[in-house]
Amino acid sequence: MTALTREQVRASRRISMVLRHRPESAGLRLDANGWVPVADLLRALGLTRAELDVIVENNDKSRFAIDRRADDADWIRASQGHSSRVAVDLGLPPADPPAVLFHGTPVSNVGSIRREGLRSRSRHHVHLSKDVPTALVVGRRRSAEVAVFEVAAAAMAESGHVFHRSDNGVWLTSEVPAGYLSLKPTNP
Ligand code: HQG
Repeated sequence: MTALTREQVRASRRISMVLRHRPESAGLRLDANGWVPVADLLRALGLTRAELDVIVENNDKSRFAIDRRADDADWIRASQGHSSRVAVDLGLPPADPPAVLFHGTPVSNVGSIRREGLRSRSRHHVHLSKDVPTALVVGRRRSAEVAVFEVAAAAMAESGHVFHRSDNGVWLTSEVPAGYLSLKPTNP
């Protein structure tokens, strides 16, 4: 994997925006499972197939999946992260989570999360990371001062909470009640 150029990162963000949040802004409609024909996306965003392939293959979080269908038409979707206003069902099967998962968030959210637990807010799911370094990266998107919560994921699953694992390794669940959360001490 090679790092994307600034321009490729910009294109990747636009693809995320279209495939997760506002397909209609590019004149596209996702199918029930979140897919659009690659040809339609290229036309809508003014990209070549070669440009798209570089972005998909070198994406730091493997955000997009390409489905090469029998009839030779390729389809693309975002592997996770959709807004709740976009009605897609990724069709991910329930998965057994590891004993613990992690969630990185700005320190300013800590009080509210301790009271209310983790909510999915504008997305379909709460997103959880498999390790602390990944959770720190997620939190740093929003703030330099990041707190990491440990989530008692196996205990949640035992009480009936359903988990899914996206194609790019993000753990998803509807909500995390406060009782399953503990704040992890992190090094400054
Ligand atoms: C916070 C990225 C106060 C939550 C990442 C987060 C991820 C609360 C924010 C994916 C709260 C929502 C998702 C509560 C939740 N009180 N704050 N009760 N419950 N929050 O972006 O997890 O780069 O929807 O902590 O890698 O940050 O886009 O979720 O700070 O996988 O591919 O509310 O986005 O992927 O923010 O990130 P988000 P997230 P991409």
